[in-house]
This record gives sequence, structure tokens and C-alpha cells, in this order.
Amino acid sequence: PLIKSRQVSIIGVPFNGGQPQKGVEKGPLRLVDSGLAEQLQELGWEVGHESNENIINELQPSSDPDVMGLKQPKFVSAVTQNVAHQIHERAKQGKFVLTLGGDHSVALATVSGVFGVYPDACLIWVDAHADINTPEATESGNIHGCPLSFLMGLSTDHPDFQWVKPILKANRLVYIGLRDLDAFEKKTIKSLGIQAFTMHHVDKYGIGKVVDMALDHVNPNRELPIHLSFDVDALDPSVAPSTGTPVRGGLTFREGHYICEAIAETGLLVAADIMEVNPALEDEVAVAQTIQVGCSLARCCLGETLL
Ligand code: B3U
Ligand code: MN
Ligand code: MN
Repeated sequence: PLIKSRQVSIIGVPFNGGQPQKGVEKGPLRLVDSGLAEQLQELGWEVGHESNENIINELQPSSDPDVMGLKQPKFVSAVTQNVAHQIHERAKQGKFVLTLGGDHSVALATVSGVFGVYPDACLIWVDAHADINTPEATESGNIHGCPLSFLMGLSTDHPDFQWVKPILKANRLVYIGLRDLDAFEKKTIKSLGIQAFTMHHVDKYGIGKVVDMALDHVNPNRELPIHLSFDVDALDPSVAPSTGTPVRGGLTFREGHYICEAIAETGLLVAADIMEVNPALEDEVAVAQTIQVGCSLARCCLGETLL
């Protein structure tokens, strides 16, 4: 495996500024409180944990008006730039980086940090949404719908995100689970030739073939480092109900886990994000279910089901 140390660094990012709903900032601590660190130790990993519970509030600016149609740009920028450095340091130490969101704008931090250390990495984005809107194109203004456009250099003129380097090439990105795309996003995926496996493809080919095809595209020789960014809304709402923008017709429990298992099995996974768990949404049973699923996806990424 690429991570030889068997050390994992859990980075909690209790941040909600990339979208309007409160509660997603409580995701990371709930995942850890339910025993995630101990579970990973059980799998033979040495576990470090940085909760970032104190830094986020300090980074909130007193005034943060919309800029170029984006909401809370200064807050999102400050938090993600800060966390990007932290993730870069951990990855550089040879640790597996497990980031717990927080909303998906935090991928600005995870992908920047990880690709700074592994420039030839590929990114597997598991999500109901494509998160590739530009400031010009976004209809919501929510930055969690935009991180990939910055990381790919499609949005270079926003003053608050000049620190984001365009490190992600179209042929190093693959999507799985898409089913709720804006018109601009569809057009962009097509025109850049980004490989995308929607739920239609999961139905058509089955998840085993989809993951094989996804890896064949971004990692044909199975030699490049892999970063997995998993938005729990990729899962069906019956599997992960407590998330901000649930969309019907998502991945089953097994399909979601299969993705993590198959990627872990390559030995090339160096970083994983578990994003958009919102413990303030739905009832306690739903929250507990979503937390459990988040933990078990993370464990699968770290080899739980490998013999
Ligand atoms: N594409 C829409 C909706 C959305 C994106 N990500 C989530 N929702 N979670 C947008 O706001 O950009
Ligand atoms: Mn997302
Ligand atoms: Mn999503």
C-alpha cells in the first residue's frame, strides 16, 4: 500500500459556511463521539485526531457580503485555506488523511492539501451533485456546489479564492452517483470530457463494473494515489437521511460501501473525505443511522472488509 505507516490523521472540519443549513458543523464530532477513532485503532491504525472545534469561529469575519454571487466567500476561503495547510502537513508525513465534514466546500481544503503532496493523484467524487458550478453559473450561491470549478481552474477571477491552485485535470476526476445536476454542470462535464457515472450507469452496469470503469479511466495502470471525496447524499435518503440536500434514487448501503472497499483494495487510497453529515436534520433514529453509515464508510476506506 502507498500508506506504509498505518497512521491515520482524522481532521474534523466543523464548518457549515458553504451552504445555508445549520447542523452540518456538528457532523465531525458526532462521528468521532460514536467511536470512529477506536474503531480505526481496532483495525490496526495509529490514530491522530484534530477536531478544529476552536479555530473555525475565530476565522469568521465580522462582515462577509456576497462577492460575484457567492455567499460567505471570506469565511469559506479562510477556513478552507487554513485546513488545506493542516491536511498538507499530515499527508506529507505519510499519514492517511481522513477528513470529516462539514459541508462539501471543505473539499477546497482536502483536494488542495492532498494534491499538493501527491500531484499525480486522481479524485473519485461520490455525490448526488457535481459541485462544479462557477461563481457565474451557480444559482444558489452556495459554495459547497462549487469546489471543483476552483480546483480545476474554471473560476480563476474570484478575489477570495486566489490561493486555490488549479491542480485538478479533467482526466484525473471521476464521478459516481450523480443524479441532480444543474444545466451548466451537465454542459461542463460534457465539454471537458469528465468521466461521470450517474445512478443510471449504476443501474445499467452494476456497482462492480462502474468502479472498475471509473478506476480504468482515472488510474489505468493502478499506480496513482487516490483521493476519495464521499458526500453522504450520494447514498439514498433511506440509507443516509440526515444530510442537507437529500435526493431520491441514490446508492444503496452496499453500493456505497462497495465503492470504499474496492478503492481500499487497490492499496492506492491516501485520503478520504466523509462530508455533509448533518445531525440536526431528521429524528434521532435517522441521525444515528447516518452517523453509523458515515463511520462504516470510513472504516471500509481503511480496510475493514479486506482479508
Ligand atoms: N447544484 C446545486 C445544488 C447542490 C450542490 N450541492 C449540493 N446541492 N449539496 C448548487 O447549489 O450548486
Ligand atoms: Mn457534494
Ligand atoms: Mn451532494
